[in-house]
Amino acid sequence: MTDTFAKDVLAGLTAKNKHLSSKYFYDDNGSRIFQEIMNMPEYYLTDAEFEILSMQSRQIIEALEFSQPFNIIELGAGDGFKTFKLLENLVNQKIDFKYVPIDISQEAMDILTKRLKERLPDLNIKPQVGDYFEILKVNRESIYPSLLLFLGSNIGNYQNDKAIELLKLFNDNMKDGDKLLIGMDLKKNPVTIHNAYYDKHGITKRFNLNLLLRINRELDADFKVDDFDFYCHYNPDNGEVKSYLVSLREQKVNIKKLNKTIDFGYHELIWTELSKKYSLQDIKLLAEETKFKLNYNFLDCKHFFTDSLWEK
Ligand code: AVJ
Repeated sequence: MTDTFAKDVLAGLTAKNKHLSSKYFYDDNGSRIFQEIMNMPEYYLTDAEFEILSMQSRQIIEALEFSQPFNIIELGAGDGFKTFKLLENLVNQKIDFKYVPIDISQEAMDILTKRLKERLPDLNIKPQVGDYFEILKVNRESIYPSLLLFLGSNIGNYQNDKAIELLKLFNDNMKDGDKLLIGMDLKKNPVTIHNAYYDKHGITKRFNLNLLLRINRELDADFKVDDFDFYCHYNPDNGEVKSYLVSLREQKVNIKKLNKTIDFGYHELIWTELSKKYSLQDIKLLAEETKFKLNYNFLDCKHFFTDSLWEK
């Protein structure tokens, strides 16, 4: 893990336009800051998806048309607890299923498991820490139908070609009739989106700066986080929120483990994240392109977010 991290950091910081991947935000500390983001009222995504999963879980379960038992495999479960309402509904209906949450953060997985065991003692849960695809491969051999959950608009972090690649990979690891419930943030008033990412509390800024602290710790670097600012911008023409770190002065940063000194210009940017927003038409096209049937969109009452149900 540290090796690909080192390689990616080197490639990103020596590129002409510097970049770092948002997938590295989520060390244990970053996962905690992300919890804070999800608790901000401005970050409407969490509330919207929570509403969908609490108010419409019965409809979602019906739309699966699964025979029992079945599997629910959640990719990037975090300790966000957003799936609770869906799971609770299933357990209360005495439906026979196994819940397999997957996440790269051991700490997040431990918290989630502990909470779920307390609140839903009858839940059959088999948490997995690690890489999605190793675990997903096993799904093809399961004799039971599976519902994959890819919630929280995590797909929005991928540029279009990468998103297509990822969804095709999901598809390859699914059996005919398996379903994917994918959370996607919808295009909406740009002001609403702006406020969710360029938050006035500075939590999203801390979330981004944490990546520099991670590089300091894991690659023995000497980033001074006070010498970097955070900026992000939503472009309603293409639905993209792009986030950046901004070097506040001309500076050199030494990364010992990479044997490398990186030069930053005054106001030079490091692109850190893409958070893409979709129209319902964008979603239809993406499903078609990745060989899924789009069965249903479950929207929140404000039409801010959809949990879109796709079938292989
Ligand atoms: C967890 C990837 C969906 O892009 O909205 C929140 C992460 N970044 N605030 C997103 C995030 C800044 C989030 N995802």
